[in-house]
Amino acid sequence: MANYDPRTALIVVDVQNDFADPNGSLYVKGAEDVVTFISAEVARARAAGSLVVYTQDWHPPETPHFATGGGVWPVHCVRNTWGAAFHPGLKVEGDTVRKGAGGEDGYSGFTVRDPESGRESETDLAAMLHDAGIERVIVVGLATDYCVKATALDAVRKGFSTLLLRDAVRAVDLTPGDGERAIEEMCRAGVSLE
Ligand code: VGL
Ligand code: ZN
Repeated sequence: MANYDPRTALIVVDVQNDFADPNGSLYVKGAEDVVTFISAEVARARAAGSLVVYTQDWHPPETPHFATGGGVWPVHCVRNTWGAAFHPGLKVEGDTVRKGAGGEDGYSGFTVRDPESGRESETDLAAMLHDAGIERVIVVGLATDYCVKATALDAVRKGFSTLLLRDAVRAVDLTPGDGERAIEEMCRAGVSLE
């Protein structure tokens, strides 16, 4: 079991209806199975005095991130819709960082990227963690091969000791094995696994 303390933050990535509910537009297979697990981790983290931070994919109705705008994804997590809301089984006790609100690709909780210009910009996440004296992050959520991977890789780059909870993530697996390859890539980059 992962250890929590006041210098550790639990980052809960994109546990939103469009990914976690079988009726969601970008449903990640098995996602509903990790929601309960993640909520239990949230409770353990809070009890140990850890910060809990949530990310939320938060797109405008039209964006180059969607197939309708030239991208690859079905329309998902449109701001202020059911699909963008947190799954009702998720225990929410902490601040939320929304990404992609300006039409960017928002894979990482730390940075968003304009799909046309490629320009990257920072979200508030790193500042929130630094302000709270966080040195170590534990990453859980959806999806292993996209937002979880991008968030964990950025966390390592930014100098946080980073742990991925294997039982608390699920993959899109557009190509079978993407989730496993994402985990290998994270490990090579310095992410620890539990
Ligand atoms: C995600 C695809 C598109 C994710 C977000 O949360 O992993 N995947 N937008
Ligand atoms: Zn998205």
